[in-house]
Amino acid sequence: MAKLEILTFPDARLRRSAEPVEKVDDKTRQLVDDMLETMYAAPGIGLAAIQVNVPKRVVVIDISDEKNAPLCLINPEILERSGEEQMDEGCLSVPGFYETVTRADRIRMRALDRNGEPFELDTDGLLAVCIQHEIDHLDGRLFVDHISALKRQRIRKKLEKDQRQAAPSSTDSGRRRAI
Ligand code: QAP
Ligand code: CO
Repeated sequence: MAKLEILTFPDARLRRSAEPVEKVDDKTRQLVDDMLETMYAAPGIGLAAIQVNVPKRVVVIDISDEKNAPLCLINPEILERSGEEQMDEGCLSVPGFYETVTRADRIRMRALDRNGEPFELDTDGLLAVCIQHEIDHLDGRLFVDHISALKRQRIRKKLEKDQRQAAPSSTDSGRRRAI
């Protein structure tokens, strides 16, 4: 198992559309295990492969309090949505920011499990919201696309500033400091 690096908004790589997994094999299962480790360590309740720079349609979710109910969605598709729900959402790729997003309250979805077996799930509330949030990632969308442009811009500016401070410019980085 390995913990993977998570891309941060506004990284352009988060805007790619992810490709379907053609065959669920050991390499796919390794990715799923690494994504679960990364999500639990964060900690988070959902993670899409695109967030760890793998543009494949793979999602892991665990909304349980005990963190013992991992859900793996490969090539997930929403079949039906109904109702409306407002929820405060965050994202491991938008650290430190939470905003209210309106989505369908109830969904029916289909996906492959970690053995490549198809299954369907009918769900509502937090799990339904989380699945919609993660499937958005697979199509290059982020929760900040569902809020006002002004709020999105403010978040982008703050995260860009954080990233500049975390990674000093080339003139500074690698330069040895006097002791
Ligand atoms: C998506 O998000 C989600 O800002 C999963 O500093 C979230 O796991 C769907 C996290 C809420 C529905 C409702 C965010 C961790 C985790 C942060 C996450 C942070 C540390 C977010
Ligand atoms: Co997210």
